[in-house]
Amino acid sequence: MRDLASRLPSSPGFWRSPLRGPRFTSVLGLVLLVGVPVLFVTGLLSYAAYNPGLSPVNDKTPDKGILGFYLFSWPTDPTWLYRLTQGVHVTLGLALIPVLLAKLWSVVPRLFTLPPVRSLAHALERISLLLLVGGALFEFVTGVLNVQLDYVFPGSFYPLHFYGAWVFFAAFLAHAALKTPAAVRTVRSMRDARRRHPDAADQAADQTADQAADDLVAPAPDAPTVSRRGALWEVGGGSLLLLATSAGRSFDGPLRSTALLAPHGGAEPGGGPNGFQINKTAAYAGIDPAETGEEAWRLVVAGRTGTVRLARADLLRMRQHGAALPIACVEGWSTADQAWRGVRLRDLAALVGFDGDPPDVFVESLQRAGSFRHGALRANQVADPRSLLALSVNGGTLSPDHGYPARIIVPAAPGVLNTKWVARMTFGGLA
Ligand SMILES: Nc1nc2c(c(=O)[nH]1)N[C@H]1C(S)=C(S)[C@@H](COP(=O)(O)O)O[C@H]1N2
Ligand SMILES: [Mo]
Repeated sequence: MRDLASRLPSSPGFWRSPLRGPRFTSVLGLVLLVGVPVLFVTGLLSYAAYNPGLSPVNDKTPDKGILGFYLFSWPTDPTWLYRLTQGVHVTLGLALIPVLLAKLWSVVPRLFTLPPVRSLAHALERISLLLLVGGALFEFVTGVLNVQLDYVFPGSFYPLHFYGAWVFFAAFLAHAALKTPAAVRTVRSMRDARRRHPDAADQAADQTADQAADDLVAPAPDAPTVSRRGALWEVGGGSLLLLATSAGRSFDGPLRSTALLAPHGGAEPGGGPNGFQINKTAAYAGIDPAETGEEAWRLVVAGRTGTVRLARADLLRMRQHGAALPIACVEGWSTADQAWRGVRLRDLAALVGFDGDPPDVFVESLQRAGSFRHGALRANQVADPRSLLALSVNGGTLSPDHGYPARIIVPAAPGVLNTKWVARMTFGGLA
């Protein structure tokens, strides 16, 4: 019987890696202590940047209740704001995967401890750990699937990732409050030990002495195949590799080709003035070239004083303005500034009776299906002189894949609000 028991994962003797122990776990834990709040904050910023409080069409989480307490008007400056916040969110999230996995590996024996529940307090602690581990895995998996596989969660990624983030972060805060002091003490004592005993053998003895009491330490460890430092370097190396192969997705030119992990399944943008990344092609969005021709296409602008219908030639006769702005997608990729040219959104608002302060606008495209076929922009975004209904880019006519005949471009906003193939704009029509 005893023999069998020691072969089950519920027995401490089952776990034999000499790496496990408070030192390994503490170092990884402290890295996550810094990294996870950055992911949480940049995630909440991304959520706010979608203008979910503005209109039901922007809001994928109508039941958010008080979780939307912090929502604010996303600014239009600096123009690279969303490039930065979302680039950090996605790239850091990917780079932390090895750290998260190593951390979970380091504490996995605790999953099997018997009896599973010793007291009410212990039960509560275990439930919070379930939310912590489940929440962490859920957030990382949904995030990776969304950026790598592109829309495996049509429409539903946002609520899943949003509510999951709150569950994960609440459990994370409780866990951090309980464990950080001990982790800091452990890491300090490692540093002190290195100072006292530069000799590796002494350090090992030291380690055995003060780890013996911890349940993570294997009572009968196998011979080490890698030192703790070596293992931490491997984890860090894995993170750096992920960083190096994904950070390029936030840049143009040769750097983008270093983003080996960024999905390349999309359309090849080709060269020329429109030679930058395409999210969804006109064909994918079901845009029929017949509906975008000079004869067929009209922009309908609605507002206080009624409705105006404009051909592309009418728009080209209006005062043209330029703006150098990037496209920054929620998936973490972004482009450098492109030179857009077209009509100011606030000039279009003026056509339908909003001369002074332009209001919010609801933008609809020719696209008939898909959750990004329409979007709402806030008054501060409409008022910005760099916010355009773009007709050309980098000196060339907008290509069909980049939104011909006309598309929205707004400084600092997430790509999803840069609606392509615009057909109708309703100013002040959001109430
Ligand atoms: N009509 C429409 N506009 C759209 C989309 C869409 O699916 N349909 N995708 C948006 C998203 S998510 C992004 S990131 C940008 C990408 O613009 P690009 O393809 O020109 O790079 O377009 C936005 N405009
Ligand atoms: Mo996007």
